[in-house]
Amino acid sequence: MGLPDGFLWGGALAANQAEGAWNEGGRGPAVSDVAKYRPNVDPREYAVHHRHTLESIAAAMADDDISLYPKRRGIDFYHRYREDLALFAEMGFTVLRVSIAWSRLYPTGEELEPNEEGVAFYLDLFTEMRRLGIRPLVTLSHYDPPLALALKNNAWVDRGTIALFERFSRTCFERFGHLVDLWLSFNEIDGIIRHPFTSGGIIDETVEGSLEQACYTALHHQFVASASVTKMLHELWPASEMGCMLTMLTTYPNTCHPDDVAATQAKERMLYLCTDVQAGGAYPRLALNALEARGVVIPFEDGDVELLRDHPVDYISFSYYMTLTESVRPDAERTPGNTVLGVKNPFLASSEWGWQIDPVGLRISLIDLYDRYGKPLFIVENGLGMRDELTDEGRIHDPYRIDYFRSHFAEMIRAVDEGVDLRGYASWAPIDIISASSSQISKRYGFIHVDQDDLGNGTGERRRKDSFFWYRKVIASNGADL
Ligand code: BGP
Repeated sequence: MGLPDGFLWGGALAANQAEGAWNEGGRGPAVSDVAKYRPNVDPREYAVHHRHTLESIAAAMADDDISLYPKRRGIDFYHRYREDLALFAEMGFTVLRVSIAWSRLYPTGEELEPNEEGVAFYLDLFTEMRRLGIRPLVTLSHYDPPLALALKNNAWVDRGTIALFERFSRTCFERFGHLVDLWLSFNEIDGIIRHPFTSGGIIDETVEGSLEQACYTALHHQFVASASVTKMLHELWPASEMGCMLTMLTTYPNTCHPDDVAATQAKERMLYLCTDVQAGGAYPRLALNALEARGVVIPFEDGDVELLRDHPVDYISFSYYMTLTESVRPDAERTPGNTVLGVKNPFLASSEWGWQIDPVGLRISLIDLYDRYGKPLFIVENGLGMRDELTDEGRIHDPYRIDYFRSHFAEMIRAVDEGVDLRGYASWAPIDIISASSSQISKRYGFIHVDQDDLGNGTGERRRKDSFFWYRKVIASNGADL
């Protein structure tokens, strides 16, 4: 059977990892601007690597050695987006996921009116996308809350941030809603538990008594904000759609020992918590019990339950990179995972960064999600970070990346053939980009190579890799020719 007509093919970017121009065009500092490149950080330490104190932030903001802060530079998408969009169009993209940097529109998050230079940038970006036949899918929050909000009150821990986010979102809907009809509220909203600062702007980990309480307080405020802007979008643009986004981390029990199976069940319950709230409209009772057992209380206020219930998302999106394996046994060998730790699966190969490559896991994830929610799905991130080599002729031969996508597309199509309603696919990332967890560009994802190293040296020249031409053929055949 294969993929339906109208299936959307493309790629995904994030403002904080692509735009650069961190202090241009009226943009204010975001939490991503203090992400320092530290060579040879053990992937298992990335989560710690992303924690900051007031002192470390002050030091980073006083440090003008931009080579150490790759996300301030990105891949200069802010200035080169027309060239990049033309390359995406050459591959035949019908969708491109990008994010809007909150602090480019509201530099501190608290201004009453938006920064018009920021509005103009995104207006031109979306207009150019539409001109090229590329449908924007826009993330409102992708790992870059304004730094000022983090410094002021730990950003999302403070309930007042909801109203500020509503103001920012209303500006986005009013100014871009005629060009953008696919929206996403929070990138990997579950990620706040793994990296509180990057996702939630949380600096003082004791602010709510415990870090876990701070994370779930902030997460609840994000849930409320997401439901509120979903309601707002539907009032302003009834035909537009709001999605939620999950880090899909399908987890296998390390053995058939019942304790391993029970541990995996508990882990998956917390994995689905965010989508249960945003797509199902309520916190599951067992998840609340599990949190209360750990002393975590969700700070409901009047109206929250009804808002979540009455304004679920229209579709569910997710990132998919790997599957995990869970064991209750301490001796289980832990894989050098990225920001998530798991037990090494002996049946799966891993990337240099410890991400276990599992195409069948994508089919399992698609079927699990569709079985659970019955809502349209969208893969908004999937890809393989690898070190690519440039040949003397300036070519990049990346058969490993083609193999990765070919095997994942085959399983994706099998899930659709079983009946999953999948609306589209966006690779992460269609062009080499700054890694969120490691701040490296040498962990290359793109079909397009960028001449830039981890310290920012290089011409920034874009080159088509072998996989560029392969992906173009896949899109032209709507997945029939892999
Ligand atoms: C996801 C993020 C993306 C991107 C991706 C790849 O969690 O939503 O922004 O960063 O991971 O991971 P990394 O960049 O750490 O290699």
